[in-house]
Amino acid sequence: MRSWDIFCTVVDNYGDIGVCWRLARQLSAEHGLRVRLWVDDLASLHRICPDVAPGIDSQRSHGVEINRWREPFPMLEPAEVVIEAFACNPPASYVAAMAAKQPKPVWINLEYLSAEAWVLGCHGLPSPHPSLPLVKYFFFPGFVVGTGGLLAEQGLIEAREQFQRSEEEQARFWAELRMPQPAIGELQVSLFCYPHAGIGSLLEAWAAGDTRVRCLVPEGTATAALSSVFGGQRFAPGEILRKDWLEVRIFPFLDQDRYDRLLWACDLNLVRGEDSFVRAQWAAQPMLWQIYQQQQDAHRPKLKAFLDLYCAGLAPECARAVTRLWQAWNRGDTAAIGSAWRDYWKHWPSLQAHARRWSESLAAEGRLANNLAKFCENLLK
Ligand code: TRH
Repeated sequence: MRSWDIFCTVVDNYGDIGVCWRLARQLSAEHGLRVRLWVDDLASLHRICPDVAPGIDSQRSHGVEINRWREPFPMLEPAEVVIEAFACNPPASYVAAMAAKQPKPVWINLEYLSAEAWVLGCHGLPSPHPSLPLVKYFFFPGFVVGTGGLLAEQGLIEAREQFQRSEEEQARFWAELRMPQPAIGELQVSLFCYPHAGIGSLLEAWAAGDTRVRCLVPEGTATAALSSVFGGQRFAPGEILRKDWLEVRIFPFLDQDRYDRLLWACDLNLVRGEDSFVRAQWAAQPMLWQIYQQQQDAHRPKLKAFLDLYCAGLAPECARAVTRLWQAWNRGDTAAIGSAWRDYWKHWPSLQAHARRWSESLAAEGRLANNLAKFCENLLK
């Protein structure tokens, strides 16, 4: 049984650990690998996987050995494959032990997801260490053949299909969340985003629209916007807020698997960062992505690259509506969001069909965990 170490630092939010945890679980469950996950913030992991106790330094869950990553790092034998997530720099003593090991471990830097064209040229490239006899390889997730692909568990599409076809499963899910069943003709929306000025404008547009909208918001998200539209300061799980055609319900943060089912159950998913963005694509429903903002607007070309790819199969006026809404949302453009939403809404049936086609086209390509396991196995031979 091959051994893998995955290193993860939590920069902020849940995306870094979200991706690493998903990958670790999959490598263990689907590839039979011995996986150790080293993470510097167990509290964040606990939020997306409540089985993990934030106060215990070493524990097992879902077949993965989970360790708190703290300095000084213990002296231990490095694994055969070492994954450094998002250039997080494994401890120096560990890297020195990697250099001393025979045969040398395969060392991978798992990069952030981007649809930009340059990714194709960089995926899989080696980078020799400046002073040690080690080589690090860059592994890029991506949407097209020639990249590392996207994380997706075996059986994910089948499970989603079954859920979306089954009224009973959906009814059970809403009951689990302690929410009434959706009313006929009511649009179910999940809203996970970073704080920005435009959220209130979208909520107002839904309130003043011509369709009932039930918007489900994880606790602690969009608090300022909820305050501006509904008054109040703190919004606890279970709380219900109403204005004209809009109902907002706050839900407690869910574990990753339940959050997937929420995305499958909703008609429209507003997502952010990296992992929820990918999961919304697997949900095969229309989505609105808020990208993680980077310094010097480095996120702008990333957003455009994805929009170009995603909209390529859409009729021009529909593509324009998607682009307009996504750009307005990402700018937090209070003046533009309402009308951009109304324009987007006119194309709803095409958007639904497109989301399904998009998800199918992604599913036809290779999955990240398989691609990564193969890539490393070839280097180990
Ligand atoms: O939390 P994020 O904003 O993470 C971000 C991005 O990954 C960004 O690229 C990175 O640089 C930054 O962190 C540091 O959004 P993301 O990526 O969608 O991660 C959220 C995780 O939380 C994802 O795994 C889904 C999970 N989640 C749940 O498990 N339950 C929930 O109820 C919700 C709302 C999310």
